[in-house]
This record gives sequence, structure tokens and C-alpha cells, in this order.
Amino acid sequence: MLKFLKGFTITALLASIFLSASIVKAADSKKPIVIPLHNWSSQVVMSYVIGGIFESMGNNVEYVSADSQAVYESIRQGDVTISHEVWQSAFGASFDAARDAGGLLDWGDHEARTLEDMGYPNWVADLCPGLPDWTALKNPDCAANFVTPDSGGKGRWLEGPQSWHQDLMPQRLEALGLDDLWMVKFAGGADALWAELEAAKKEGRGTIIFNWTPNFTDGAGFTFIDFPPYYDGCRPVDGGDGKCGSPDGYLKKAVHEDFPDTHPAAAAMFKKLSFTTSHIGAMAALVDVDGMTHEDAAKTWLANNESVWKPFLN
Ligand code: TMO
Repeated sequence: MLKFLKGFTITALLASIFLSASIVKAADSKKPIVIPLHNWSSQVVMSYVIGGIFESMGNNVEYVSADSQAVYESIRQGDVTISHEVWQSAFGASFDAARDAGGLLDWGDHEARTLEDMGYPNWVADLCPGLPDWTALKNPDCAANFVTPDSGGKGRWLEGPQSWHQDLMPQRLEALGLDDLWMVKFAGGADALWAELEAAKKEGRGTIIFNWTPNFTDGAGFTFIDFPPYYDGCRPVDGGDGKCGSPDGYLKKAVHEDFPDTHPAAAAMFKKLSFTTSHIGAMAALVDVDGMTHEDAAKTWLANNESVWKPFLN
């Protein structure tokens, strides 16, 4: 009897130790959470916003400049911990490849939906009757209004940096039979797109640029061209004929697979984190309209939006 009791007591003691150990939440590792910086404003501001929230929880963070396609392989390998703006149109294929290879987890979507496509400031609609329907671009009199000194006599599409979509837009011009009248020029960076908007307005000339939403241009008189609808597999890189516009896309989050184990509290916060179109547009506007640095924009955004981000902590 005594022997039995003794055994029972020890077993119960051990059980209660294990139980309380599992009730007490494991603390986040002090190893830095590695956050990538890319080359458009909302992404960089949001890096510092999320880094600021992690720091408010007692975590250490580190920022690294990263290519916006290669970053998913870096997350898979664990060199980068998170991605907070996975835009479907630009990065969906790289995201899928890394997730399927293992090591990268889909951490859910922001509330905001996305569109990444060619468009124009509203004042140029008069230059091209029939816009925003893409078939308006078949008219040579329309294209002639978008010729620039560097466009070889064709109407010019100013696309973003080639790292975002590779040859998607040149392929689309060809697929839609527009390449006799239109050509694609790649911008060196996002700032070149906004400089072109300013210059075209000042000079009263037409311009078609790549743009996206959420962005600071939301509600500022920018219209996206209506191309034939996107469907899975329509792009040449996916084996399609290329006769499609960009998707009504997701804006996803991704994490390295170990993150929920190494930093359970931070990972839980990041899973909950979700921004709307207006949150993200405001982050971009603090930089691209108000001229703040990305870091200052993030501090300002955090200070003004505690009611938005504090609930992600619970
Ligand atoms: C990925 N981007 C927002 C530039 O389209």
C-alpha cells in the first residue's frame, strides 16, 4: 500500500509539473525577428510598423533589404522570418513555390484586397475615347497621345521595376495585339512612377503607368484599365495565352515554419494582424505625399492608430 501510494504521489507530482509547464506560455526567443524591406512605400512603412509592435512586446527585430521575389526562398530557409505584403499578382508564384517546397507557412490574408495593373490619372481619359476599356488602346489616335522621346514612336506604358513582374506587360501587349502601337518602359523604382504622374500633369500630356491599390493614389483620381478578366493559368508564365489583366488579388502574410515555436507570442500577434485598404494607403501617403522617412511614418502611424493595432496583441 505504501509503495503504491508513493508511486502514485510521484506520478501525480510529475503530472502536475508537466501540466503547469504547459500552462505557462513559453516566452519568445530573444533572437531577432528578421523583417524584409522591399522597394515600395507601404511595404517599408509596414515593416517598421510591425517591427515596432514586436518591440513593444519585448522582442528584438532586425531589418534586411531583400529582393521581393527571392524573399520567399529566404523565408523558407529561415534567413528571413516574415513577409507582411505578399501581393498576389506580383509575388503569388514565388510564394506558392516556396510554400510547396516546405519551410514557409501561409499566415493568412489582410482584410485589404489588391489590384496591381496599368492605369492613368483621370485627366488623361479625354485623350483616349473608350477608356477604361482596354480596347480603346487599339486606336492609333489614342496611342499617339502617349508617345515619349524614348518610346520609338509608340505609345508608352511606364511599368514598375522589372523585378516585380518580369515580362508580364510586354507579353500582354503582344497577346492583345497592341505591340504595334504600344511599348513598355521599365521604371528604375517606384519614385519614377510618381515623378511621371507629376510631370505628365505639369506638361498636360498623357501617361499610362503601373500602379496598385492599396496605395496613396486611392481616391486621388487614378483609374485602372479594364483588361480581359484574370483567371488561374491565363499568364504565359503559367502556360496561358496572356490575354488577361491582373487578379482581384489577396494581400497575404507568410512566416518561416519555426516562427510559431521560437516566438509564439509574436507569431500569434502577426497571425491576427490585418490591415485595410485605408490603413495601407495611409502608410504610403505619409511617405509619398507628406514626405516623411519610412521610420518616422511608422512611428506616426503607430501613435495615431493604437485602436487599430493594440487589439492584435490579445
Ligand atoms: C508589389 N506592388 C505593390 C509594387 O505591386
